[in-house]
Amino acid sequence: MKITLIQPAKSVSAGAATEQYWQLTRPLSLFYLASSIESRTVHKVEIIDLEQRRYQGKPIKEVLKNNESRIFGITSVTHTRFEAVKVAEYVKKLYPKSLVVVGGVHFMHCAEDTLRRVPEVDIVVRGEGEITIVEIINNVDEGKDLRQVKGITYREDNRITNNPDQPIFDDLDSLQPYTKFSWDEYPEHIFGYLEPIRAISVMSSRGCPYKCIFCSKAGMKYRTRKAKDVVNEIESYRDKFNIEGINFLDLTFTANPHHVRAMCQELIGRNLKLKWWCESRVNIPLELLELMKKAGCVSIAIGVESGSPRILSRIGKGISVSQILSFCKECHDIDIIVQPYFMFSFPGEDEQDLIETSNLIDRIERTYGFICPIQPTMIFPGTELEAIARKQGTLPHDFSWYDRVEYKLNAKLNQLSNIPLYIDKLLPATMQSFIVDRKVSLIATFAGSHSKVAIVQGLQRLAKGDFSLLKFMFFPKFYYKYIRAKLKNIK
Ligand code: B12
Ligand code: SF4
Repeated sequence: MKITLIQPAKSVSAGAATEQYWQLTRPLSLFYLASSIESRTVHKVEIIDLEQRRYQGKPIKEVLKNNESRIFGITSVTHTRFEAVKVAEYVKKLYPKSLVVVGGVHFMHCAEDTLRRVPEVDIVVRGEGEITIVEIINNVDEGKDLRQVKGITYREDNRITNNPDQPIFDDLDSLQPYTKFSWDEYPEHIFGYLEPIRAISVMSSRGCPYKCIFCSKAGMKYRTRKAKDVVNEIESYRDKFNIEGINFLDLTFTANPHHVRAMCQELIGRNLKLKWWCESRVNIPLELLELMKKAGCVSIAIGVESGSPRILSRIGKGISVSQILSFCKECHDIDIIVQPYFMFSFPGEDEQDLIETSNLIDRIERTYGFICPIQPTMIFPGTELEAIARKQGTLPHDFSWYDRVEYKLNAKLNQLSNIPLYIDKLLPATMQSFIVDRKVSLIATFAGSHSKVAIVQGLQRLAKGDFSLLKFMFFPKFYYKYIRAKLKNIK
């Protein structure tokens, strides 16, 4: 039997933000599933990544034709859900007897909604899929019903049935990386660094012990791989693809200091001389940062989210403004570039909170030259924020993730247009002018800064069209507003 695993292309309605921040990495979800299927069953897997250059511009019908698979697996994040549904529709139309199984961070959190609204989907896999997909395949092989398969939601006699959860998979070391791909298919570069170094994505852990209210992966059990295995994998890519950099796609690479130390020691011990990027929290000791630097870390992304202590506490971030500032200072002093990501419009957030955020961004950008991207808060399925939004009525009581709404405000804010924004106390007009204010302020930072990081990043953003001439025409008005807000804040 053959199994086809598909990643849909990103949404056509995704909005400009997609183009700016998008970099194609290989879909590790499907790669891990493929490895698990091939090592645990006798079946063959084909991966169709519709994001990948080879498939671009080809009609889905064309890509899917003459496919003898019995099972089609489709992955999705929230902003590609409609494209994923389209793929499911095509598969069922072409192969009515096939089994359409969907999974991933979007579907797993709205399994019943998916089955109610998308008749082409047969099974939703909740949680990590390596074991569950093998159980489904074995089940199909043996012609049994699906009652014994853990971690799935499916239709049984026209009713939607939730089987018990699949136990969390602890033994990450038993997951073999899937290496059937070429550099030409996934020519990656290091994230967040000044030079476009050839790099590859790797994961050294799964899960995250923190519980931010807006995050789809909040509280997912944290587990690590053996540092030796991870670096073996990295070394094999270095030899094969001549890479000079690594992107660690771990949710929070630094969640466990012991793991970080082991990773750094392994990288230093083998003298691989690779530069790397990761995502971190700000509450890590200087001694660990210095070790990371020594092991090749050149850039770190941090989710700061807000400059208001009240909001940081409300969203479960568990960090303080002083920790954020000292992390930026320490990284600056040892020459690690930080990408501090911010969000606004959280529950209870008002204009005063927004000004505190704006002030913190100014301080970081002007003192350290780190550019701070900021976005309005999006609502994702399965998050605490989704529950709050439903209760407050931000999402209609009968809201479905499959209502085809193009959110108008998102387009104005340059955001993915098919994901609802969380709106509470901040009015859309305030949000809109804030976004423009930030661009003005960024130009001021860029113009007034002598920092190499700010200047290079500024030029990169200029090249990407962040500061188009048209936008410049609107700036005087918003600059005035910005200064007025600052003065108000000083009072
Ligand atoms: C790489 C990445 C990107 C890349 C894009 C990758 C690409 N397609 O080329 C970049 C950097 C561009 C990116 C951007 C964004 N991203 Co991103 N990204 C990731 C990241 C770091 C890794 C994804 C990954 O490989 N995971 C590892 C695999 C193993 O995990 P998995 O996908 O969950 O798969 C497992 C299960 O879900 C299940 N499963 C998955 N699919 C299937 C299918 C079947 C059939 C089955 C049976 C099982 C199954 O089994 C898998 C194996 O166990 C994740 C965080 C993370 N570490 O997961 C965020 C993440 C996917 N991103 C996220 C978000 C929000 C974004 C942005 C929207 C952020 C923003 N505000 O702009 C943008 C979108 C782009 C834009 N602005 O236009 C969210 C998605 C939330 C959601 N519900 O959709 C995540 C989860 C981060 C988070 N903490 O919330 N991202
Ligand atoms: S936002 Fe980051 S730190 Fe917070 S729960 Fe999600 S992955 Fe963990």
